[in-house]
Amino acid sequence: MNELNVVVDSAKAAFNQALTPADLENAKALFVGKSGRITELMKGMAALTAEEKKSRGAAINLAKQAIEAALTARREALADAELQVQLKAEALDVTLPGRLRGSGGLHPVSLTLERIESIFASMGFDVAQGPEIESDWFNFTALNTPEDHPARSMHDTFYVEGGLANAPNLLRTHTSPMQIRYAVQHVKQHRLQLEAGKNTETLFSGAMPEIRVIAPGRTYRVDSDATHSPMFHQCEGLWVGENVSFKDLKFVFTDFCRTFFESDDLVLRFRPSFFPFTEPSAEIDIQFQSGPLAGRWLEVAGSGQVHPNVIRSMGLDPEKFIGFAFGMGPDRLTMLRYGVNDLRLFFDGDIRFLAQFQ
Ligand code: 2NM
Repeated sequence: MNELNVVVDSAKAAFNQALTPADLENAKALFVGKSGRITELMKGMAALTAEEKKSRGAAINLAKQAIEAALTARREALADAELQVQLKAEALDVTLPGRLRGSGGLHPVSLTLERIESIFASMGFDVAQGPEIESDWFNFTALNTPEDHPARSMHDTFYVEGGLANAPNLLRTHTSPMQIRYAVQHVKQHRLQLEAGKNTETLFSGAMPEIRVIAPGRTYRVDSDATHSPMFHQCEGLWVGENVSFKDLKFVFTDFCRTFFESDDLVLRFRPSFFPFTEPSAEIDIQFQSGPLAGRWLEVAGSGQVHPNVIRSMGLDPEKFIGFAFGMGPDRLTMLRYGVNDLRLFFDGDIRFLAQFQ
């Protein structure tokens, strides 16, 4: 093997040993750089004759071209290897399942509350929300509940710190305290308007505008089983005026039930009952005349004519004002509407259950 072939072979070997572009450039300098082997061979031609230079020069050039071709090939191989490493590192498995962001939604009881609110709003009722920690006065005294009523015992009601020494604050046991708050505010505002009317000689039309309000929200009692939860929902309604009667309550509640359950094929029954804050009082039962629940009487609300003492708590004269109130359980209404048989499902937070209502 001649000398030039040895140089070409050793160049190829050196290039193949280079594992990085930098190594390769260093190896290149040994062969085709300014003081590389090829340049030295060129310099070594000085002593040759013109004829010898011609053939020797051509041979060296061929060797140089072979080395440069090997260099280019190795450069491409290294660049390709680098690309493969990068592609492997950045590889995406497009067949993996996506990471889904589940869409949220309203709780079934919230859906019921929204439904109740919009139905009553369409009948001219305000929606009032207020504190869940209440004073003894708003929760019991204002609602004509006697001092020795069992609901006032530590056994039935969650008492909290704060309030009066002999009448501590509590977690409200119903939403009616909010109705007292609303009525007191309504009466106060009306009185201020009357005063303002006198001062500016703008005449107020006379009668106080009727109180028509519902109070939806969370309520609390010491009670826990398949049909009772220590936290549950209530929605109470109140309609007070100078000329409101039981027939208005019947009309409003019948219309509500038919709209809520999307059926005109149901009838109502008012069954005598007792509540401290109403007299007379009645349970409201409904009966579907068709469909899966047909034939059974279902209790859906309590109701009654607001007790004179409660009318007084609102700052109104019971000789002039009369009112009707009702209270229902949105949790139970939700169970009826969707056919849910265990109340606890609403509060377990199991997404498989909740997702069915979206
Ligand atoms: C019920 C049943 C009967 C009621 C009474 C009042 C108020 F504020 F006027 F006194 N609000 N809600 C009431 C009456 C609630 O729930 C079963």
